[in-house]
Amino acid sequence: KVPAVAHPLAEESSEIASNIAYHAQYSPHFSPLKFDPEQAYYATAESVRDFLIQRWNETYLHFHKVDPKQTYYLSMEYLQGRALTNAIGNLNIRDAYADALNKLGHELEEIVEQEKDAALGNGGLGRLASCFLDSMATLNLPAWGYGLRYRYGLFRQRISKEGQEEAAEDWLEKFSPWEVVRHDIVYPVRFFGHVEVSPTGFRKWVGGEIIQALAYDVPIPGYKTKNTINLRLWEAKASCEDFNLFQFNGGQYESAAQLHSKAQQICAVLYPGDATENGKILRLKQQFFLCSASLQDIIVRFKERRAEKTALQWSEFPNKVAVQLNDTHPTLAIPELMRLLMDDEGLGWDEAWNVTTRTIAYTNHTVLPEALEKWPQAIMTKLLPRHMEIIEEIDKRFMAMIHSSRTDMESKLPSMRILDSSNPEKPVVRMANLCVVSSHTVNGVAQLHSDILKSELFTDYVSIWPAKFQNKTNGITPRRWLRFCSPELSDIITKWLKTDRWITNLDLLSGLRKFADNEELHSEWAQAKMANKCRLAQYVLHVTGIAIDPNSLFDIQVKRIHEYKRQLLNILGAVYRYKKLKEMSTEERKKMTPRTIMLGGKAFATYTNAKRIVKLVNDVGLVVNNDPEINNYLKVVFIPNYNVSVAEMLIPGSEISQHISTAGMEASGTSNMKFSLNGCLIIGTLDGANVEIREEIGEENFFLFGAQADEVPQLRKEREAGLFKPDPRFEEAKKLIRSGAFGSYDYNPLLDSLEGNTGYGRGDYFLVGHDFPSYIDAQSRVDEAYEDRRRWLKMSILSTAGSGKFSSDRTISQYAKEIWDIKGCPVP
Ligand code: 26R
Repeated sequence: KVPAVAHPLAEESSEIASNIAYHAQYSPHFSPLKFDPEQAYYATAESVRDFLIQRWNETYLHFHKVDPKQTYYLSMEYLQGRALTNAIGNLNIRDAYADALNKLGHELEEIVEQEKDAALGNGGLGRLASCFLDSMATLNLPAWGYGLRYRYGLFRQRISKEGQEEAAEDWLEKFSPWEVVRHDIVYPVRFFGHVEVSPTGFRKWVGGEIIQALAYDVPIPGYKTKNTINLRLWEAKASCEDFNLFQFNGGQYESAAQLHSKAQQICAVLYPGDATENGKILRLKQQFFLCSASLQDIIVRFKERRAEKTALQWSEFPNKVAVQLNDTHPTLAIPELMRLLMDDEGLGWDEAWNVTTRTIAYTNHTVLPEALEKWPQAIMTKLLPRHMEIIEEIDKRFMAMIHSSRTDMESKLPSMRILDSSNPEKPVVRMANLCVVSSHTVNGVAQLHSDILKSELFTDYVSIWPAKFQNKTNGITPRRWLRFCSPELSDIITKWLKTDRWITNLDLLSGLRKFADNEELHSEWAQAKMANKCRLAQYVLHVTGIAIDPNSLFDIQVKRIHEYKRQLLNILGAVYRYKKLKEMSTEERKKMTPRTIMLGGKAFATYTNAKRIVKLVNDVGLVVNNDPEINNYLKVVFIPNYNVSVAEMLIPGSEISQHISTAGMEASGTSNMKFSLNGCLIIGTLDGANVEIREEIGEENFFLFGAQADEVPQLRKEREAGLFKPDPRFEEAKKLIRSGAFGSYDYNPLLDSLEGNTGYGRGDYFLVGHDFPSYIDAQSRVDEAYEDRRRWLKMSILSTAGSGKFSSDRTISQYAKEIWDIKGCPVP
């Protein structure tokens, strides 16, 4: 029987139930007779979406009416994860939906598990963008996100005997209920072609191929506010005129639809391989596609809002628009804005430059040399001839400025210039330099990182524009990363603080400090942790078949696999622990703290050493977990396909987490913040945001080891000069692996990268050997601390209590005030 259609803003669970049933009946995606968990999920999501769209419209109309200055966040990555729990949590309708689903014979917990992660990102930078959107909405800020709608998200990782295998992640297989296609919002984006000069000297980019950018909107609800902002994702399409019916009827099917296939390539995957020239062109196309479509859209909105008020004044643009570049990937927004202003709107260079530089700001997220983008000028000229002209002009004017007013900096010009022709065979454009020269503000993502930017990467610019450089320490949204992923712990916090206001004012967590020794809190805290550990153990059993003991110490390292993040240090430590356990008597072993070491993360498909590390973790696990003498004291588990929803399971169940990058290499890290917010202690180096976390939660609650950032260059030199004397424990661990104890795979090339004296790799560039002994010592301190239950619980509570600073609400408020100059605009 078909129930009546309930009002979409119903608050009664029975009305919601009938609304869900309505969607199940009339949504054209499934047979109306089926109401399995999967169909129930889609029907529930569509019902929730009704709420979101309503609020989205109200928010948009309100912004339009008030016409405040608005921020546009440009990012090639968003790691949104699942949306259902977050949406009903933010809208405060969770209980009503749980009841409604019960009435329909389903459990909410099971239904939310049906959702596929939206994984349009690769790691920290993408997840940061998603946390930022949540905070912007919650703080009622007039702000939007722009990104690309990749057909396949980042690959799905499978683990086989060979190690990691990649498969396409078909997140849109059965459509996403959270996106709304906007057929009325389409912009042309040009590639290739040439520059035409009119008799009056006007330059115009013409010819080439034109691909259409079509908008898909994803509503982003704020927490307990009406404000619902927008994440606009562009999809690439060819227009119908580009379909050659004549050719098609002549049997030339491929060439008839050539542009259609080119359009599909643009939004196929994130970070397509760029080893070939074709790969490079495709990546640059993606970047330009995002920038051009977004800026056209921003300009249309600016004009619309002006049209209703005053005459169009371009000098007003930066008073209405702030554009934030999430790393250098959307750098082309700079020449594209210049082009649109000059060639389409008729502004002169100076006027356009003034508008552009007052509009754009740039965030740097890495100091790794291989991640600093440099595009060959030849490719730029071919794909974006007019933009290359503009970049050359920016470079020329920058040089002229130095020559005329900063002669003291002339010797620094070669490294400061945007164009780098030091290799005459392959001149390149340095994207970071273009960003620094053209932005009003440049920021790093943790204090240490921002200091390194000023003292190393961008020193010379600092002496020209000292006020341009800022720090904005990253943050995470406490909604997803505590309130929704660990309701048990959240309820305890709310009970002891006697308020749930900490959810939007995370500094209030410091109020837990005074209960850090309270035994009642200890027992509640321990109970919640245990519940989360049991849930995690179930999950591990389900995905790996490995049974882990919830009474063992849960030790987790999850992040992208990279040599600088030093998963190899972790696994060498595990190997060393295994060896020591083997050497002990049964009696001695019984005194040891049982540990379950879990690692997870994806390796970039072409990153050989990273893939070897994944394989090594799995191989060590196979031996250790099946060793009957040892497996009650140590297990090593690789968690496959790490992503946002897996993180939401792992983090609440963790007790110690590893953030052990070589000092100076991790710009910030954000998972460290998630773990510590959830009462998980950190073993870590003085790197990125670890420094600030340790400051906030107290050094006695942080297991510190390793070289400091300012010692690293000297240590590398000593290592190169052959002055490094390895600790015998480090040698032991490597030797055991080389002996074949963990299978017949040849790990010599991987281990050789840790030797200073071989030609292989970079001679332990990441200083695993140097930090190994202090790492092992820190791990012993962890074991010792864990044995003292009360001490451990106190540390855990203090860790949560000290995490207030790491709310992305704090980060975003600082961006709003100190970079964007925007204010809240709450929907009444
Ligand atoms: C285009 C290619 C060269 C490329 C390089 C690097 C693409 C993507 C990246 C990812 C980088 C920029 C990244 O994710 N950085 C991470 O940003 C987080 C958010 O600021 C930091 O917490 C984290 O330390 C940093 O590694």
